[in-house]
Amino acid sequence: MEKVDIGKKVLSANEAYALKNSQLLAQHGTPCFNLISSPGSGKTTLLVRTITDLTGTLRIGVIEGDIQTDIDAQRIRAAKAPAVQINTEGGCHLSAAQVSRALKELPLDRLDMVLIENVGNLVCPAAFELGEHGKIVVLSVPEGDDKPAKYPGIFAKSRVLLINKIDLLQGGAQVDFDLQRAKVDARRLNKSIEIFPVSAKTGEGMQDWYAWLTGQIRR
Ligand SMILES: Nc1nc2c(ncn2[C@@H]2O[C@H](COP(=O)(O)OP(=O)(O)OP(=O)(O)O)[C@@H](O)[C@H]2O)c(=O)[nH]1
Ligand SMILES: [Mg+2]
Repeated sequence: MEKVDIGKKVLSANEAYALKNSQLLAQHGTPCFNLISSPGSGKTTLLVRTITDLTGTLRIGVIEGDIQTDIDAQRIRAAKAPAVQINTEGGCHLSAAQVSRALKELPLDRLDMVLIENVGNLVCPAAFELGEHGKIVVLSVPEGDDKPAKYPGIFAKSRVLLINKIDLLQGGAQVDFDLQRAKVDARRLNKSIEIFPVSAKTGEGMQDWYAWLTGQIRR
């Protein structure tokens, strides 16, 4: 009996949509980045602060991926940026087909950039291309400095590593996190990864991240 490789077929269909997405984004000259992290690392908080601080500099549209609710899309809209919410209803990652539908709802002609917040998970989203120009992995200090070593796939594939919640490293060391260890492990997996230690709460380190992000427009 002939064997059907279902895993390969699903990936191929996803890749076809990813190609369509990248072509649409290229037509509009709109770079797109895919934020991936564990739940609660601060993706939405980072997006809200970035959108607010770059008002008048960078017009950002957001695609929000969550299993349930439109809480994150509402937070983005409160920051006065357009947001489309996708609910995966249990799915552990966004698919390129879902992103394709969401891109049609964004005013691409009036945007400089699209940022996608993937479903909170360090594993599944790494395996599905969405047609983005790059992946951005967010690791927050309370998760521990061993995460690049333990979840290498996403760190190996990402253009940028945002190490968030660095405010928790100060004032009495509530959290043990060796910044150097996390950086060395990430760079061992990915020589060209850009690393920005930041606090979306206090704003520390955010200027370097903004410089990188706005630099993507001029390319
Ligand atoms: N101390 C501190 N807390 C932060 C920082 N950034 C985010 N938080 C807090 O972390 C919690 C989770 O933040 P979110 O932005 O919702 O995280 P998320 O990654 O979008 O979460 P999911 O969408 O559920 O995966 C909230 O209580 C934030 O206030 C930071 O830089 N420092
Ligand atoms: Mg979120």
